[in-house]
Amino acid sequence: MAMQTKGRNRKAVLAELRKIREQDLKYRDGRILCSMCTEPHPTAKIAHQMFLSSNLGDAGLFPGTLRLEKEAISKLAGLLHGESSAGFIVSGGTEANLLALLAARNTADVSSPEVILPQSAHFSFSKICSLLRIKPVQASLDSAFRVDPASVRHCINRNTIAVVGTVGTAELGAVDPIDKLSDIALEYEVYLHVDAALGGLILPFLKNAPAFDFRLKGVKSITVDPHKMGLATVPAGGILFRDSACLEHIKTETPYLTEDVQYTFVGTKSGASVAATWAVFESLGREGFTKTVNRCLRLTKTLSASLESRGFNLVTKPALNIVAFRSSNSKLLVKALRQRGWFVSYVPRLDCVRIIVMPHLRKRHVAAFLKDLSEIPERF
Ligand code: 0PR
Repeated sequence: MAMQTKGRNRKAVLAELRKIREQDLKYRDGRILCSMCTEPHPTAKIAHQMFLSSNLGDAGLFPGTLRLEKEAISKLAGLLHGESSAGFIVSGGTEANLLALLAARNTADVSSPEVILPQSAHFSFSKICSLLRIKPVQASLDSAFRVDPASVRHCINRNTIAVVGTVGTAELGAVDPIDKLSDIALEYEVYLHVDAALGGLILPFLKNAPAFDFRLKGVKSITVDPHKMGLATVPAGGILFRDSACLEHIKTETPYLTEDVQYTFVGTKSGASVAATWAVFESLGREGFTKTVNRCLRLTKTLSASLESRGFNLVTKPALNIVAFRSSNSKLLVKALRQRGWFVSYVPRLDCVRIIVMPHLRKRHVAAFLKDLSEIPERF
């Protein structure tokens, strides 16, 4: 479609945008059961608007926004017990994981680098390994789909530059035994990165949650994404390093900008979502997050119990807010649900249906989903 010669008036442009937006699904309709993103907090939306033109790629021009990033990171560090942590709000979990493995690789300085990834690691690591030319080595899982520490130990060799553990795997929401991985990392003096893109803003608000953060001495970096359970606007990922020494390994000089160096991969970078992240942290506080997280987990329980009582098999007992189940033909069931307007995921690796219970889902949505599900013929 060629660009027209004359511009159109604002009213016409906006009217068309409104019409086109109708084609998109809305989180608030409760039909999106396959997303790790959610409707942003109302204050986050306003904050995003307020900082629309702010670019942290040239942070010297936006010292106010930079302050918001520092404060948001310091709040995340507080939740993750990182007393001397340093980090950034980035474009998402992919960039966060990329920076972690870049730091690990540059710290190790090994000519044929390898990273040990659980079979359940997110696919962002495939991109990263290809980009950084790191060989991925797969560690196997236990019966609860958590990485098996013995397998990790077995995979370590002198080329290993990092071990990755996940807190909230993308497919099942499983939580790897980070304490065991930390012991291994310390024993072999290898970098341990924790991908808590999802779980990093869940576990800190639960009673008796296992430690997965900087309290464990082997943990060198953590991914935790505000645009997932943090109710921030997209794009807002988070990367935290144990201390600022790690930053030296991911530094790029930017000689003619207002700041001499950049640490993130993305250059021009949204200040709006940083402001949105800050706004959510201020608005909710620990209490607000605890409420939101517990509501999602209660709904996860209701949903998984109802599915079981209807004869579906759970792949595993949900550790966080993801329910994975099987029917006699899970792939067809996902299609049949899609035809009825429900968006759930089909996970080929596990041949199962996946539902992520994000904050935009309410009891009434889950009830409507279960009703429609029960009307789908048995053969699925
Ligand atoms: N690490 C984990 C554990 C993840 O689950 C994800 C994304 C990432 C890293 C990468 O994060 P970014 O996508 O922010 O770079 N997990 C979701 C998934 O793959 C992403 C997603 C979000 C998918 C919204 C669908 C959707 O509608 O399932």
